[in-house]
Amino acid sequence: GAPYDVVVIGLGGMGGAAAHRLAGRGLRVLGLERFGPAHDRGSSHGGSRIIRQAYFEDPAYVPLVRRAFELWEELERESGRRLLTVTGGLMVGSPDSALVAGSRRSAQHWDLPHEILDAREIRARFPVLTPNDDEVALFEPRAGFVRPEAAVTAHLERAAAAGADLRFGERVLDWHAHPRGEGVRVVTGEGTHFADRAVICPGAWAPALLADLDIPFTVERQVQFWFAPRGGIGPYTRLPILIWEDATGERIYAIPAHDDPGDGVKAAFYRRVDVCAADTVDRVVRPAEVDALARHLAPRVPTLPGTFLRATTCLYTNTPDRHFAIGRHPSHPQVVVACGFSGHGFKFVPVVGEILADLVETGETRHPIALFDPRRPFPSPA
Ligand code: PYC
Repeated sequence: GAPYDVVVIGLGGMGGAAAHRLAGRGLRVLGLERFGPAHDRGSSHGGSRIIRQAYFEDPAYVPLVRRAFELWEELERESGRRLLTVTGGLMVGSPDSALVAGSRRSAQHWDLPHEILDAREIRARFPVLTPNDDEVALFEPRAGFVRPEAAVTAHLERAAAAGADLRFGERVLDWHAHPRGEGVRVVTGEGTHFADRAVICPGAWAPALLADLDIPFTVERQVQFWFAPRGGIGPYTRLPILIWEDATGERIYAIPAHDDPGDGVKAAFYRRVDVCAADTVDRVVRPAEVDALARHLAPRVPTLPGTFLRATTCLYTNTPDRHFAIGRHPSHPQVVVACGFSGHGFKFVPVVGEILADLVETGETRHPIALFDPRRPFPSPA
């Protein structure tokens, strides 16, 4: 037999969580990652990532977020690292915006605690926000942020402690599944590895490593920014995470300053169309990009774009419908894939790890993943 039960390709957020779960269940795991542990070249970095429960995209995500909260708390206990901070979440926009109406739909469907605030109530409770009179907000207490680098590190440490063989700086060039389901061969810059099964979590390298899925992925360059607000950071340390959709459908988000006030407040567009490729993405952030975000923030959160501190680039790997692709590979029963997280995956990292471990072990999972079927019909890229 092969020396490993399972090879995990890609040890970012999703692959790290899968390696942890699989090794914890006693499987012999090989993990392969082209960069170092908890690197900033993919989609699992930037100090903070939003977690929220009244999921505007689709109520089907809610049970998964609930499980993710449990597993983040469990990982905090096991690792002794601070991973999750609950701040509450504010979804601002017109009552019929996709953001507010969708969040409300999920909250009602799952009976989640929430409040609807009118513009006057928003200004009274969060004086740094200046919504238009016709804007409202859904506030939910069970939202906040996760620290991605600490989270990835915790999963990798736990995986290694459970016996996983994790290799960094080793780039996967190609993989081959045996036609009768008997094993997988993975070719890397260092050599060839064999395992009975594979979990492929390629992030923005999905167009190359999972071309045979025939999903028309688009990889996007996104920028995360940090600002020191004018008038001091005080009010921003008590702010919930927020997402704000304007009348054109453009969204921004902000994440309060919790750990070191000197880090400033994180803010960004969610999302900007800037198609790129993972290996050639332009990592330089230009002043015009800072200005574009500052101009969008100024009428809504006037003191936030005080002093620009820094920015970092990040990659989204979108499916056409912006829902994830998680499941058995359609042509290879011994291969499980997790990709196309479309800019909203990180909060789900530990539950995706659990799902992937279930699929590897038994071919099934109790978690609801029908929405993520890699074989669903996809329209052409938006
Ligand atoms: O999933 O909440 C989210 C998010 C905000 C910005 C990017 N993703």
